Amino acid sequence: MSSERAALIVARAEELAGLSEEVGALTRRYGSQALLDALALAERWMREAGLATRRDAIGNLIGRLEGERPGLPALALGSHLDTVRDAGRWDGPLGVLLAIDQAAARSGAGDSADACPSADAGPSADAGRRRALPFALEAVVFADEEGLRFPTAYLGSHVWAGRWDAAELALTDADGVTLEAAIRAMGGDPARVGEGARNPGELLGWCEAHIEQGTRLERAGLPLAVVTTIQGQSRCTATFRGQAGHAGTTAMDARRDALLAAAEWALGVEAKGLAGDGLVATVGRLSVEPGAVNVIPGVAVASLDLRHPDDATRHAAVASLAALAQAIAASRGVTVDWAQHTDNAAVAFSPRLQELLGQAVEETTGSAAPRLASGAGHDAAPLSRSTDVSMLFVRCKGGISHNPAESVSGDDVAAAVAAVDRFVDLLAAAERSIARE
Ligand code: HGY
Ligand code: MN
Ligand code: MN
Repeated sequence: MSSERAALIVARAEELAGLSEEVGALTRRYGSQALLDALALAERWMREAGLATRRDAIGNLIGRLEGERPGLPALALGSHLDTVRDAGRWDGPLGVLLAIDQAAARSGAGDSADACPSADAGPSADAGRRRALPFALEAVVFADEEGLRFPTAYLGSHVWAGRWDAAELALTDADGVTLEAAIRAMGGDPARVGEGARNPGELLGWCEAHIEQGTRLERAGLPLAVVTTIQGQSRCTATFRGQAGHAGTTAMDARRDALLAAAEWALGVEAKGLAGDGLVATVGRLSVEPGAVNVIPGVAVASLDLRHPDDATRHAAVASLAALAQAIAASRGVTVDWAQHTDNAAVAFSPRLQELLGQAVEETTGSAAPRLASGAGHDAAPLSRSTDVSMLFVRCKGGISHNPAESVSGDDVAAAVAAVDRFVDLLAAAERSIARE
């Protein structure tokens, strides 16, 4: 029953939540022992589900179940196990655990009572009989989606999408540790990361279940929704440099205070966001040097995360905020260095997969399947450059996410289990009918 499978998913999410690099908070950065432990646990569950597992050179974990003959293109299901700082337990793990559940149900390792009779075997299909699918199934854990440690988002999935650039090896974290060193800590091979790119013919498509991280489903009283797009996202850094000085002996009108320049710019970022239709702009991190209470800040480094459904609007907003940083720096006698780290275009999801996913949700829940745009970024964004992508949103309590209060009901997890079962059945039936043509 879906509810039994959902109970196992909830228990496993609890187990994963205990793997953190911080005491009292859930934090799993790329290259941390906590993430390695979470990947090892997921790999064990994949093997118990009957999957052949492998790691690629950046540290992505892939479990594969062959279809009716070896080497068929794969439907990839999954998400990520890295987290933001002081995270919740469902952002990422929900998609990973549903993927492993689906593979177990298909391979027979799951021994589930309703183990997915294939669509054209008809409703009388013997629950214990499992007809091999006309495609392979891959359960995937991308090595780093959040970009908490290095200034990149979607590290693992952008390799799959063939967007790896070896220059990224020189990226450094806040402690000056290079991405190259972190790849080695993950057990990866910096020289072979590019080999992780998936040829377009290898993948039939991507389907990720993820908490909505918003309140639209909760307000509608519905458990599941189909995602239509992900808004575009830019990540930048503004580094303001003034002059450190004595807090007690430097007159107020003789200062070149880097922090105040950054603070004035941060308020400008807020004003831009408030004025822009559908624009969201966030200064999430501000570091100050030397960081002593009796020293005028010499350096202030401010991050920018800016998003909008329309790419031209987003690019114009980034350019305007870069210009604002320059103008504020000039007015305060400081300098500013501007760096753009990522530019991820708005994503169009596969109409075909959206339709099958919507049909699966409606058939299994008996309710409508709303179509929602995603404000949050997901691995589907880079993947959309090389395969059809789809996402299933699952209701989460109060829409809270990137917060330890993240919460999903067991009933909604069960609804997602049943919807993914049906989606895979419908996709199999569609693929078989194409093969018969
Ligand atoms: O930032 C995001 O939208 C996602 O959580 N990585
Ligand atoms: Mn996520
Ligand atoms: Mn997230």
